[in-house]
Amino acid sequence: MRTQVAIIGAGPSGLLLGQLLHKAGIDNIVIERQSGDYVLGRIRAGVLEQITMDLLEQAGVAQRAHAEGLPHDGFELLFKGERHRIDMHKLTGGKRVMVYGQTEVTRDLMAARAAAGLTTVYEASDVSLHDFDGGQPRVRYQKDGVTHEIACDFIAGCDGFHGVARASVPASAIELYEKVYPFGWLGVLADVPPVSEELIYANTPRGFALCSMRSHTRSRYYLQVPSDHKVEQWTDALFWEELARRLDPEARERLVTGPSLEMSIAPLRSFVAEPMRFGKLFLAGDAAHIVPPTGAKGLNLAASDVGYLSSAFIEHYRERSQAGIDHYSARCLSRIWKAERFSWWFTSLMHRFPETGEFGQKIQEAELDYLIHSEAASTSLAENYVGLPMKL
Ligand code: FAS
Ligand code: PHB
Repeated sequence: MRTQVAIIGAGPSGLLLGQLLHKAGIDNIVIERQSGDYVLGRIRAGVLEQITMDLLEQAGVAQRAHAEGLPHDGFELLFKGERHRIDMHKLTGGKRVMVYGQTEVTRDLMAARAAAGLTTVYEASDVSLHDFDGGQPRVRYQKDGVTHEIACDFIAGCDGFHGVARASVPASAIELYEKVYPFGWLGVLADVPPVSEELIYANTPRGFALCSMRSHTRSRYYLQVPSDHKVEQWTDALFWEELARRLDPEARERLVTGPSLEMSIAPLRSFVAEPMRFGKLFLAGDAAHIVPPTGAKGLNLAASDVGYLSSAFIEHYRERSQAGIDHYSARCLSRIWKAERFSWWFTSLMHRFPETGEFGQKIQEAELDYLIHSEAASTSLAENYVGLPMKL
């Protein structure tokens, strides 16, 4: 088989890249190790920046997000038992975010790919990358016991943190930067009405909590838990009990509980691989970087990587120009590191760090108090949350 761009991974990065390239007439094949249902079963991000919405528009897959997504102008910070609203729309001169689950984004991209009759190889095993630093890049994989090989011009490694693409790069050619946090997020998805119209980020002496949603009837909640906790230790009842303890009285009153549709624990880490290009191999999304989900940046960074990469490939094929390809890594990393900083800062501000004790809690509360009373500080929070500009 031959294609112009071989894409490893059918998560949001791989599928969005495939769709943008298809729209530009560039042939591509997506190779995914799991089944489509498995990919859809992973419950992850919930907040889309305007830049991500613009890229979904460009890909021709934003209709449902506009119809079913929830535009949000602000969110609340809960600390010392009180909630304080951050008015993003006012502080950023009219910007907002869209609450629309990553699962739905993936579903929309999968449907568009199938409708266009594009090749996606699901349940591919033993995927391997060859000669990406030479002239004849190739991808090999097993499917139904048969070995297949795809010759291509470029390989896009959109295969997430545990993928094969980054692992195929010689250790001498890549720098890794990592910080692992001493806690994780225990997440619950439930068909119960959200406790509030907007998201609530809570800093409490018992730990962080986040009240989010997927619709007016489906809620997504998170609790900070120690990194050695296993999901088996938690029942629905224990989850709701602990969440209620971390809410203010009014939210506690309004909290509607119910059976969880999904319960999982996500570890928290900050991670960046530099550079993101190795000859004809390009990393995008979680394959190249991870952020703690506090700032809702993971999926949005993946989208902006794909925006840069798709325009680089389009420029290469249309104008025979190498400029976008040669600048890909630097352009992505400039935006990635700012989002890494913001996600680390917001995580450090909102979570309980046992080692900093009561003093640490008081310092966090003082910073939050300053933040809600300083227009400069809350504007900085708001402009990072809605997403910094994407410089092409
Ligand atoms: P993904 O990991 O989504 O997709 C990679 C794909 O590659 C997967 O389908 C995988 O099966 C496939 N793959 C892996 N190895 C392969 C191989 N060898 N061959 C072929 N295919 C292979 N972000 C937020 O903004 N908010 C959140 O609340 C949030 N919660 C998260 C919770 C968890 C548990 C995780 C892991 C991430 C979370 N994220 C969150 C971040 C998440 O949304 C990612 O940023 C997003 O999935 C990135 O998309 P991709 O880069 O496509 O990577
Ligand atoms: C979510 O709804 O899953 C979500 C929202 C905001 C975050 C993280 C996760 O910061």
